[in-house]
Amino acid sequence: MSYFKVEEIKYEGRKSMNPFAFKEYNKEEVIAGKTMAEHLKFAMSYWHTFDAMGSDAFGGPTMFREWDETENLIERSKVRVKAAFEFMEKMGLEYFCFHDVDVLPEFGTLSEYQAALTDIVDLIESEMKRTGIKLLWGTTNAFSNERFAHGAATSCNPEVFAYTAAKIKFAMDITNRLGGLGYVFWGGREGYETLLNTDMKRELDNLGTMLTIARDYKKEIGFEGELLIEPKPMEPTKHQYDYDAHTVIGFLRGHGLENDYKLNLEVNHATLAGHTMHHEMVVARENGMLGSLDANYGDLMLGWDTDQFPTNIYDAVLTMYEVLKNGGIPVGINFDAKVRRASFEDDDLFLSYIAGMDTFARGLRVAANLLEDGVLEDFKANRYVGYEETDLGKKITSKNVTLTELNDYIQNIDGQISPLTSGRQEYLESVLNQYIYNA
Ligand code: XUL
Ligand code: CO
Repeated sequence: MSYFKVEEIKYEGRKSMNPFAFKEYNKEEVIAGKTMAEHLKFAMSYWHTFDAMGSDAFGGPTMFREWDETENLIERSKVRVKAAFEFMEKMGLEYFCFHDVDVLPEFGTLSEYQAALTDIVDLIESEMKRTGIKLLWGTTNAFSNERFAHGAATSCNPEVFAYTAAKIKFAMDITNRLGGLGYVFWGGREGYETLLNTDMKRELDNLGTMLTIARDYKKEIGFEGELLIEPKPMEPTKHQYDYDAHTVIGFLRGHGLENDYKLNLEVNHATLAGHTMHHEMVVARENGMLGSLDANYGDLMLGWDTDQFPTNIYDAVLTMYEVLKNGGIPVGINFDAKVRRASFEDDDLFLSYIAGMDTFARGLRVAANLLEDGVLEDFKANRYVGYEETDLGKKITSKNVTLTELNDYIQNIDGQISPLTSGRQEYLESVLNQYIYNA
């Protein structure tokens, strides 16, 4: 039984005009010592690819898939699993990511639901064995159901806190069973709408408690994947507690969890926080907390999470540059991206993943060249050379200095500091362009 007419997507190189071929992503090609597939570890997001059917706040679904026609919920979920694995095989996607509810919507009592979900997970496991496709990360959806109206771990109701813990436990068990490389915490409703009714300190303390007991459970069951927190500044709540990379890192340190969690950074979340993805990447890498990526793109003229497929080459280059500087991405690159509402044909699923994968592949090539030639690294080293080579700079760098000493230094030269040199931003931007054209 086949669900898609499209054949396996192959690499045909830059001259190809075949829309159903990769122009850049050549998975066996070795770049900087590893194959493209090893560098990129691309994953399919189950929810955007097989559950999002084009609905938005103003209208219902626009996408009607043949495999969804069966009315029975369990049967439909099973057929979706089969279609999803055929899609990943044809796309050459070696990983996928899912929330519990993506593969089976909630129904009935908790025990009925969990028993039925276990059956679906059995099927996923057998498809994984058949195809060799792996789980990048798992997670639970603790934001859609009405019980999470006041939040999940940050709810004012302790039974909701407990329900969240039960969902995390079950989802972490599934992720562990399927050998996931990570487990993600995205705080969908962990935030507030108004401080008039919110005890922020209590909510943040409770969030810290949840992340602590989840860390303990990971150790208890011997789950070897990374625990990941995905920052986002807003949406669905007005203010999300996991605002951005720096906020999350500070929060983790405040709860003694900095060695237990890493970050899952998403491009559209970075821009909603008023940052570039490059900024978030640098913050995570320099703090030793770069864990995984949710690749997408947000329309910069809109103030919400549009989750478009990433086709912005600048983002891809600078993201991959930081990945290479990090020595690789510990978990992988998940396309947390969906086709537009009007791109409703089955073929659009293939075309969108090709666009995203090719953009990242080109980004990897450019980044590897930039790093190998050391253009940016040399420029930066030279820019800060005073901190490495002068007695004054060395003292500051080693923190072996006082305000009085620095005052004496400046008084001695009567404020006559050496001339500043240019930051050469425009030159560096044109060098970056040149690497993009030439890669
Ligand atoms: C929402 C979002 C989520 C997480 C997983 O903005 O990015 O899909 O990636 O819960
Ligand atoms: Co995401």
